[in-house]
Amino acid sequence: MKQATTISTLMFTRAIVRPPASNFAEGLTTADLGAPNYQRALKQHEDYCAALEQCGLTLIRLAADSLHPDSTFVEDTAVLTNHCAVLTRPGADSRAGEVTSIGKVLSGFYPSLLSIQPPGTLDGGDVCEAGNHFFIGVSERTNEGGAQQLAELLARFGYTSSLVDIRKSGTGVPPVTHAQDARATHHILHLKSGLAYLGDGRLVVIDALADRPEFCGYDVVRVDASDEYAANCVRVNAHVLVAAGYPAFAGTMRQLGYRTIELEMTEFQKMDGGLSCLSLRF
Ligand code: CIR
Repeated sequence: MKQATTISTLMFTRAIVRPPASNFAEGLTTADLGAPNYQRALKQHEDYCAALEQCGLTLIRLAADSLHPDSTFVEDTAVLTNHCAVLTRPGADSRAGEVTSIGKVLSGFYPSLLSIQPPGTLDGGDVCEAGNHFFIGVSERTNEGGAQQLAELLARFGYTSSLVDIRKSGTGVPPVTHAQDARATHHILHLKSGLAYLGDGRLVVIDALADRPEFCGYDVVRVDASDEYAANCVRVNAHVLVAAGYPAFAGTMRQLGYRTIELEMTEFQKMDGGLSCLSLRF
C-alpha cells in the first residue's frame, strides 16, 4: 500500500451544475442496468451539489433542460482551465445543443471562449487535466481531429497534452498478447470513465489502461475491474468524491490521506454517467 504523503489543496471555487430533466431516462446509454428512477436521480443530484458546497464551491445552478435529456452531464460541454475555456463539440448529435447555454454562462467568467470546430468532435469527459498536462481521450465521441484541436488550443496557454486512444479498436494494431487483447476489447465511454487526477502527480487508472505508456512516471493507483466505476472519482480541494458502494476503493483513498465523501450514483450510472460528469469545476 502506498503511504499517505503531503497533499496539496487544489483550488476550485465554483462549479456549474444542472439537475436532470424529467425525461432524463430518454438520454443515451449503453448500460444494461434498467431505467433510472427520476425522483431518486434528483435526490442523488441534490446530495452531489451539497457535497460540492461542503468542499467550498459556490454553485451556478442551471435550470433543467428537457430539450436535452443528457444535459445534466454538463462536464461534456466545456473544458475549463485556469487560463482558458474551450467549448466542446459533443460527439453525439443529440447533445450538440447543450453547448449554447453553457457558453452563455461561461462568457460571464471568461473574457473569451475558444471552441472546437467541425469536423472535430470532443466530449469534456474525454479530457483529464493533470496539472499543466492534459490527457485527451480519443473515443467513440472524441475524434482525433477534435483531440488535436484541443491540444493545439491548450498549447497556446503553455499546457502540454497526450492523446490516449480508448476506442474498442485501439490503435488498429492486431493484439498480440493477452494484455493487449484485454485492452483492445475493453470499452469505456469516456477517458475519465477510467482515469482521474488526484493532484501531486497521482492518477487513478483502471487496470485496462494502467500500463499505457502515457501514464509512465505518474504515481498510479490501479483500480481492478470489479471496482471500475469507482475510478471516476473527483478531487475537489481537500476532498475526494467517490461513488458509494466501493468501500475498498474509498478505503484506499483514505489511506492515502484524502478525506472522502461517498455519493450514491446508481441512477446516473444507469445512463453511463459518473461523478465527474455532473459538474464543471473551475
Ligand atoms: C451520454 O451518453 O452522453 C450520457 N448518457 C452520459 C455522459 C457521461 N458523461 C461523462 O462521462 N463525462
